[in-house]
Amino acid sequence: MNLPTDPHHVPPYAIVDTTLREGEQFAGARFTTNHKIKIAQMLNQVGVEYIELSSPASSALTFEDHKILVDLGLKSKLVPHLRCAKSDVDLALSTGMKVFHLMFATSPILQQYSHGKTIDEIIQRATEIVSYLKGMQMEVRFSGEDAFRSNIEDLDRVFEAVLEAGADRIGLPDTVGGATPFQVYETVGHFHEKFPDAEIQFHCHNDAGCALANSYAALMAGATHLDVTVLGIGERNGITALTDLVARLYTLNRDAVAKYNLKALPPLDHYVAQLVGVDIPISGCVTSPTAFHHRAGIHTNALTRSTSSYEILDPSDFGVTRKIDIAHRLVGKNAIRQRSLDLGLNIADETLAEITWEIKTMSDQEKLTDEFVDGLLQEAAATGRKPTRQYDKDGSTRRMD
Ligand code: HCA
Ligand code: CU
Repeated sequence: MNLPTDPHHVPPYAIVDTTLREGEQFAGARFTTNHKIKIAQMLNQVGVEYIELSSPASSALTFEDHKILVDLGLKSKLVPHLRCAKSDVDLALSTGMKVFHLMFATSPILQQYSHGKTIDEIIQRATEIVSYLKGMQMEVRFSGEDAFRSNIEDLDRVFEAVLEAGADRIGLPDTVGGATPFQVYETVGHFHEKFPDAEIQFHCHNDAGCALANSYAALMAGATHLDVTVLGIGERNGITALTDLVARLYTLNRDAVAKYNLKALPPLDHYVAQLVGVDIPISGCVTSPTAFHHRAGIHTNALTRSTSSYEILDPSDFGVTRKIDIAHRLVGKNAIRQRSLDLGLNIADETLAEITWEIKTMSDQEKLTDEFVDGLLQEAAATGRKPTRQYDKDGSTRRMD
C-alpha cells in the first residue's frame, strides 16, 4: 500500500449529501415537505453536487415531495436511493430525476438475513436495471451494500457486470461502520486500480468513530464521490458529517473547498439540529458550541499575536466568531488586557495583573461569569484603581510578594 506523500494534494471530488435519505433514517428525524424544501435549498446554497433522497416508494408523500423538489430547479442534482426493482425505478423516473442510486447487499451475512439472493441473482437484477436506465441516458450508480463485509471476489464480479452494463459509478458503503482507514484505503485502491475509468462513491457509518477518517482515506485512494449528511445524522449514530468533511479538506488545502459556500454551513447545521432535536456535538468541526473557544493563558496570549497560533480553521471563513474565555483560573493577563481593550477601557498593566490574579483566586472558590469579569474591569477603569501588591509581569501566574 503506497500512502499519499503530499497531504496538501486533495484530488477532485463531489459531495453527495444524503440528509434527505440516510438522515431520514435517524432516530429523531421526521421531515415535512417544507423541511425537505428548506434543507434542499440550504444544501444547494452550500453547493453540494448531489442531494440523495429516500426512495419514492417509501411512502405516498415521499413520492409527491420528490416532484416538488424537482420543480425547485436546484443546481445540486437530486438522486433517489433505490432497490433494484423496476417498479421503484419507474416511480422515480416519473418524478423527472436524472441520476439514480441503486443498491443491493452483497455481504454473505446480508445475503442470508436480508434478501436471500445469490451473487448471480444480484448480478442479473442489477444489470437489468442499470441497462434499463442507461438506455435512457440516465446517470447511474450501483452500490454493494455492506461492501466491507463482502467477499472481494464477489464485489469484483458484481461491479464488473454493472460497469459493463453501463453504470457510471460503483458504491462502496461501510454499512456497519466497522472499516478502518487502512482497510478503506486498500479496498478503494483495489477498485480504483481495477476499474480506472469508473467513478467510486464512498459512504461510511460512524459506529466505531472512524467515519470521517475513512472518508478521507477513500478520497485519497481514488473515491470521487463522498457521502455525508448534515451533522452526520443517519441510522444508529450516523455517517460522516458534511461540515466535518469540509473542515478536514479545508485544513489541507483551502482551494479544495473553494467551490462551496462555507458560510452557508453553520445555518444548515443549526437548522437540522433543531429539526431533529439534538445539540451540535462538542466534537463537531466549526459549529460545535466550543469550536472556537480559547481558554488557557498560554493559548490566548499567542492568539493575541497571531490567530493561526491556535486555530487551523479561520472562523471568519465560516461566518462564525471566536471566543476568548476569561472567567476562569487558567486565564492570563494578555487575555484580560485584550478584554479591557475590547470594552474600550484603559487600565494600567500592573492593575490588570492584579485583576488577573484576583480572577484566578476567586475562580478557585466558585464559578465566575464573563459579566463578573467585565464588571471588575469596568470598576477598575472608573475608579482608576492602583495595584496593592506586585505580580509577575507576563501572565500574573504567581504572586511576587
Ligand atoms: C441503507 C444502507 C446504506 C446504503 C448506502 C449506499 C449503507 O440503505 O440504509 O447506497 O451506498 O450504509 O449501506 O445506507
Ligand atoms: Cu448508510
